[in-house]
Amino acid sequence: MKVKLTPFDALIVVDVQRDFMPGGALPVPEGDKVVGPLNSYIELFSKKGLPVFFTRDWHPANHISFKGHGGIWPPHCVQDTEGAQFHPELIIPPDNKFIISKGTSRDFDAYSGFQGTILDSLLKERGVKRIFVGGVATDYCVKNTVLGGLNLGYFVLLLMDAIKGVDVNVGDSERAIEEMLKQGAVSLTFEEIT
Ligand code: VGL
Ligand code: ZN
Repeated sequence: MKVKLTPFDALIVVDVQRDFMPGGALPVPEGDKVVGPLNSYIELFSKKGLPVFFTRDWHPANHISFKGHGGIWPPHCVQDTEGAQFHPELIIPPDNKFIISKGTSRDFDAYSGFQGTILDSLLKERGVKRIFVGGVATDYCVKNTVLGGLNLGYFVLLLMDAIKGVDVNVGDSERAIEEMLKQGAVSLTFEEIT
């Protein structure tokens, strides 16, 4: 599908943090492959003056999602640690960008960038109607951010060339993509933007 960018569009880059990259605490296989494609989207949106939102997992050291604290994950993206930093090659535009921290309280986890954050109000304030979503992990935070956006009434484009999943079970990412498309998200690749 060909898509022309409008002033009501925003880019959402989900959790492109060191701990989710190969060698990190909770690595997404080939997670680093999203960086190049995402940078193309980031540069395009930025050049057009459109807002770019970066979500980040930002957990306290004793977060409930961690093994030993009631959760299933190895400790990851602990606030102010190196593992919580964005991938060093990810382009962070100097202006019209927003950093959205989630999962910041010990007793709550958030797979969606909308959960417990001001993302929805920032988008609404700016009149954003369509969100373009890419990042990691397809089967967790990308999926929940996309479904969250759909539930809040946004038109959601899923950036097929800029997502990677964890696949704890074989096929999780594929099923997540099916679910997002079934719920109304539309798949998009960079070449389809005119
Ligand atoms: C994520 C597992 C735990 C994600 C975050 O960003 O997809 N996955 N915390
Ligand atoms: Zn997490």
